[in-house]
Amino acid sequence: NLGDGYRLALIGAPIEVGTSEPGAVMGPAALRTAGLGRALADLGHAVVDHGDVVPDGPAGARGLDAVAAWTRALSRVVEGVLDGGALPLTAGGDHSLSLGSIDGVMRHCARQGRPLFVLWLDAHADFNTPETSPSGNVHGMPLAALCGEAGFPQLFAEPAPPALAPTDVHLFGLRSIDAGERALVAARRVGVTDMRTIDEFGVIAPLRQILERVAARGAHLHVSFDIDFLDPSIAPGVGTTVPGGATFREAHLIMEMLHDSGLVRSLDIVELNPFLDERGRSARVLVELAASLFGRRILDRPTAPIAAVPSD
Ligand code: NNH
Ligand code: MN
Ligand code: MN
Ligand code: MN
Repeated sequence: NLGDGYRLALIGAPIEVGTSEPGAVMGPAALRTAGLGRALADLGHAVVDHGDVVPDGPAGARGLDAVAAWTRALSRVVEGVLDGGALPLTAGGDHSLSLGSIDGVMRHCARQGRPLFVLWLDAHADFNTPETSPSGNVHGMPLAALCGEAGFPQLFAEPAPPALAPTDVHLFGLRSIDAGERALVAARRVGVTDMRTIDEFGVIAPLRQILERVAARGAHLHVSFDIDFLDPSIAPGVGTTVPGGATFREAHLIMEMLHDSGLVRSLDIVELNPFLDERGRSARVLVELAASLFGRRILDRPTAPIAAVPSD
């Protein structure tokens, strides 16, 4: 257990080579400006800002080769932070950064013999391969690459850890999926709580089921938070807005439940595009939500237990 005051490592990953919309490179700076580090330190955590990651080699052009250079550098930093007993919070940057952060987590977990579970809060599935992707943008592909799908060049440093099991990934908030990745997500039995499920059951019941499973297995929980999980009306600063997203209250409750679970061991905050934002609103919402995930609360009581849990 990490105890009450965590050791938090803030890692900037100003990556936008995985998207066609410029501006995500400014994400880490905007999150710092909005007070991410301060908000977490005010909760009693020991926060160390590791600055921005520097890619291994040329990473200027868009595409998979540039992403590979970021992936290797970020993986080393994240693994080192975990090996040192701290909790890495990687601030992006587009979602291709999760190739690096999760690769680092996988290496750490493999050495510890600890299972890994990935909770993917996102409007999208990010399970395209270079073959199925309609856009060619790598930020729509990280989960497929991490799960060992064919068609990718070598992105990870050798020797690479065994691929992530698709059944140990859960997509939460899904409401936009391409035809090819829909088939792949179903064939690989990736866990999914889509927006319809959230409308029918709320966020509590599906999330509780996931957390119970993670706790029962003693798994490391990695949370990857794509800002487009949120409704664009509360978080407009993102390149790929999809209507019908999570409300502030839903997202806030999820963060409180994640905190109460005590299971989260690593976190990505991705896809913030400050160039498209309105007066820093989206960065501020993300800081609020991160603070709730790390223990800010209204009163000292957890959410009440509920009876009905849907089964799939
Ligand atoms: N599915 C689309 C693609 O692969 C969009 C991906 N964009 C995202 N993913 N923002 O989270 O191009
Ligand atoms: Mn994403
Ligand atoms: Mn290690
Ligand atoms: Mn998305």
